[in-house]
Amino acid sequence: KEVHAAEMERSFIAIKPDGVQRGLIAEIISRFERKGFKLVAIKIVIPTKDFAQKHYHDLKERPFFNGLCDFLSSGPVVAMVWEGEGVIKYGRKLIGATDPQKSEPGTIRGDLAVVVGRNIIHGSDGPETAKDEINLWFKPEELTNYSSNAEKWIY
Ligand code: RTP
Repeated sequence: KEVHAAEMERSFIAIKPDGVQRGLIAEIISRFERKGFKLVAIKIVIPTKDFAQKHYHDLKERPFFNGLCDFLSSGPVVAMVWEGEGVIKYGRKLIGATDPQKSEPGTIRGDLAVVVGRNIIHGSDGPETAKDEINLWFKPEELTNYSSNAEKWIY
């Protein structure tokens, strides 16, 4: 089956400062890569607090909003765009429940995190937020379009 990159679903995935500091970058990337998703953009950045507030604008009424934005801007974040069929929903499955105490073993948060305020990774929760988050974190020219030989064996 021929799959054209232009019609492929994309999700914004970020390794938060705790995941970076704990040396879990390769571990997390590896899980998405082995699944068969394709990495189309990646960079490491220390977001400003203002930028963190933009990223989490949906949560601005929540009591933990300020602490959450302080945390996201406290160190380097690995920002990524992953591509593949169903990557938004299945990416959330790989990540696990928001609270690591409720995440199943086998998920990233279930295997690698303990508390909700230090849950090591973010993933877009729907097509609209994916689009908004990709546009917030990346310029169009930072997103690559390429085909890999593996694709014909994945699809
Ligand atoms: P994310 O956006 O980071 O993937 O997380 P999520 O959708 O699973 O969870 P969401 O409800 O959007 O919350 C965003 C992040 O806020 C932090 N949080 N802290 N009670 C708390 O202290 C609390 N609740 C949520 C978590 O870091 C969560 O990932």
